[in-house]
Order: sequence, then C-alpha cells, then structure tokens
Amino acid sequence: MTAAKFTPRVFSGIKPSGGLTLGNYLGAIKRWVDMQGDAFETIYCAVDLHAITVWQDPAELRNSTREIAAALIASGIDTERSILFNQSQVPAHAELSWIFNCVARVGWMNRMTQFKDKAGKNTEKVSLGLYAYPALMAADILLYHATHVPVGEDQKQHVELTRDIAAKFNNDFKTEFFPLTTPVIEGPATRVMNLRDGSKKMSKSGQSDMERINMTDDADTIAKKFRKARTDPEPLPETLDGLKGRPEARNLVDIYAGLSGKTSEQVITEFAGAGWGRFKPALADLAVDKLAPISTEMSRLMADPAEIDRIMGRGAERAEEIAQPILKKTYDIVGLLRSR
Ligand code: AQP
Repeated sequence: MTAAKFTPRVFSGIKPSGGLTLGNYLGAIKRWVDMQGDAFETIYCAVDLHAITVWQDPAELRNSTREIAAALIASGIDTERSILFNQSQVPAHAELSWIFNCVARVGWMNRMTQFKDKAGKNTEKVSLGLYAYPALMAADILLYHATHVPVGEDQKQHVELTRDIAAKFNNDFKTEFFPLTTPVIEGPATRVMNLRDGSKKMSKSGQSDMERINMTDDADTIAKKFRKARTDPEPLPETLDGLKGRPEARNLVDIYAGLSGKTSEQVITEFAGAGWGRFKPALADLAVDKLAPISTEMSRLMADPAEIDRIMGRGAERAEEIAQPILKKTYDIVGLLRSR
C-alpha cells in the first residue's frame, strides 16, 4: 500500500527534556520551517509525554515546553499556516498509544538502539515508558495520518517501527486505515555530533555543556565551544573523501554546510587546505549570525508565557479536530464499544 490516498501531511516533534541544541535546529527545526508551503499540511509538537520517560522537574518541564514553542516561532514556524501545540493537551496521543502497545511486539522494542543507548546497563531500573516510547511516537504520527516525518538520522529506526505498526494494524484488521509514513532525512546535518567526541551525537542531556551548542548560547560561548571543539592536527582536505576517518572534522564541515545552506562538498572546496585557526572562527561567526537573531526573538517571546500558552492551546484545538475522527475510527475498527 502506498500513502497516495492520504492528504500529504507532515508531523514531527521535539522533546522538552532540556535546552534545545544545534542538533535539534539543523536536524529538525530548520527543515520544519522549509517544509511549510503548499505541498503539505504541517503539524509540529512539543512532545512532553516523551520527556517524562525520564524524570523531569515539573517547573523546568513547563519552561522547556514553552521554549520549544518560542524556538519554533523564532525560527520561522508560522502558527497560522502550521499547527503548533504540546502533546499532552491532545489526550488522543496517549489513547492511540495504548492501542499500539497492543499491536507492537516486545521483540521489536528490544531492537530499538535508542533504548539500549539510553538505558545502558540499567535496563531493569529505567521507566516502562522509556521502553514503550516508540509506540507513543507511532501514535503521534499516525493519529494525524501523517505521510511524511522530517527527523534527524537518530530517529530513523523509530519511524521504521511506525511503519511496521501501521502495517501490522492494517493486516490484523484487514484494512488500509493507516499510511506507511515516509521518514524525510535530508541535508548535510542530519546527525550533528558531540563537539568533544565525534562518535556520539549532540544531545540536550549530554553530560558537559561544552559538548553542544545551545540555541540560546551567546556569541562568546559559541566561539569558545567551537575553539575548544575536538579536531585533529591536519588541515582541511581538497575533497570530502579526505575526511574519511576524521569524524570530528567531518562534523564541523557538515555543521558549516547545514548553517550556510551549502553542501558539504561546496564547503570543502571553499576551505580546501585551511587550518583550524581559519575554519573554526569562520564557523563560529556563521553560527552566531544564524542563531543570535533566533535567540533574541526567543527571549522576547518567552517574556510573555501567557501568549505562548494561548498559541499552544489554539494549536491543540486544531490538532484535535484532525485527531478525534481518526481515533474514533480506530476504536471502531478494533471493536471497542462506544455508546455515548
Ligand atoms: N544531534 C542531532 N543531529 C540531528 N538531529 C537531531 N535531533 C536531535 N538531536 C540531533 C533531531 O531533533 C528532533 C527532536 O529530537 P528530540 O529532542 O525529541 O529527541 P532526541 O533525538 O532524543 O534528542 P536529544 O537531544 O538526544 O534529547 P535527550 O538528550 O533528552 O535524549 C528529532 O527529529 C531528532 O532526530
């Protein structure tokens, strides 16, 4: 079955589990902005129910949720054109997630690499929610019959699981109700890596602040973090092939490409033979140039939390208008009696 009979619709989300990073910006937010237009309906969500799979301080959770809204609006999400809301205001996410918990197989969940990374050796002690997280993510997407999900590389396996859940549901109930959603993983910076260790991705909750660029970092902090970013002593090569086996160098080139809108090949051509003394300050200047106006606008928006809450509430109402009929039909298909 193809997704052809479904309205072209984008859904994607970010967890309010801390301050937003350059990884979130390049892997998700910047691309969400670009996907607004005539080709798709666009729905963007602060996925707060995902955030609580690990303990969150309640006041910080509320603040991070608002910060996601502020970051999206400041980056160019138009809240008339796109639907913007936080997940817990539309209870249908949690309801559909339970149904998908009953469709997904334990063996599928056991293969999820993000769970293994996050749980580490501690699998007995982490929350059941962290383990079941991919079924909630499938519900987030399929509740809107989303046909496309723009994500970073790290989320590819979860979108593939979403397709497996949709296919099994359709097969179990002899229907073609859910689309097989396409993950959209495009551009030079779909996996922004940790600045101190090029084998790990840049994360909000990584141990040291020096590992990541936060969207709200000031110019001096950004310059310092890039200056101290781990690299090797070699200058930049003539071609991208020359970056094989140099993950930290490759990461900085990809970040430059993502921020400038160029390809990584173009960046290498521009900086062929340059040492880090030239490349790192150029990268810092570019990052400040792109992030400073966003961060200033975020501060302005965050000064009026009531207005952010109003926008999210209105977004939740619009989201619910799409979600409710899909949830109701799902209950009918499954055979859950509804008499009121
Ligand atoms: N380093 C990254 N490079 C590219 N894309 C990234 N994304 C996150 N980190 C990178 C993309 O941002 C979107 C939202 O992700 P998320 O914050 O909801 O979840 P996550 O991927 O688990 O992010 P973190 O920062 O690693 O959170 P913590 O540390 O709290 O677990 C997704 O599209 C993701 O691909």
